[in-house]
Amino acid sequence: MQTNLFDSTPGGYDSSTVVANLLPKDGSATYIPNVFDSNSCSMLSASLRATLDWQQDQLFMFGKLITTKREVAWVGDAGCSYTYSGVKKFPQAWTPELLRIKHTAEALAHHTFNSCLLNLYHDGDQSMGWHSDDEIELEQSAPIASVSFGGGRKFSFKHKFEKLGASVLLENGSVLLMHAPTQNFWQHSLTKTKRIVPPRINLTFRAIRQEQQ
Ligand SMILES: O=C(O)CCC(=O)C(=O)O
Ligand SMILES: [Mn+2]
Repeated sequence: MQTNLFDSTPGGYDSSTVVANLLPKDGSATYIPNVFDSNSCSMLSASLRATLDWQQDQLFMFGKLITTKREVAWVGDAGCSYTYSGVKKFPQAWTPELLRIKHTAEALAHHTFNSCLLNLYHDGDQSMGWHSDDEIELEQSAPIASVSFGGGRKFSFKHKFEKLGASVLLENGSVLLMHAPTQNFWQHSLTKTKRIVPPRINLTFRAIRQEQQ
């Protein structure tokens, strides 16, 4: 389904190519290509790689602590700590570029965000397995806005209780919005590919409930 959803949003994208809902039921995921033009994507990627403190991701799998080749950075307002795959992360401060991207994501999502998880995939062998963004700290009713810079990669959904699936190619400069209750009913993953793909940065803007100061 393609529709003209956004009349007053930032960016020079063609609203006729927006996919209003990739999912057949139990949530909604809206795909918006070309929100950022290719010059902005290159400039923002370079700046994010240079200015953030990137760490190899660590997660528990089959009872063992695994260090991935994929790198991550967790950014947010003070008090926005976040436990992800059993590891507690404390936020880095927002940079001017990240705030600019956040404001664009907020205008599209009609919601404010106080944190962002960034993933840096160096090649097509680096991926992310099936999961939902349903951590306890997240505001249940808030959307998640996923911004992609770099090589296009296949992003898949599978329903938790029924044999249903969907997928989308997340292209350079695109935004994917996942609205409640998507995370309750669907898992998503970023598939490996044998194709040679350029590095990619993905940013998921999130609204988390802040710790009491
Ligand atoms: O890289 C992507 O597109 C997916 C990232 C993701 O699902 C996450 O950070 O939770
Ligand atoms: Mn996710």
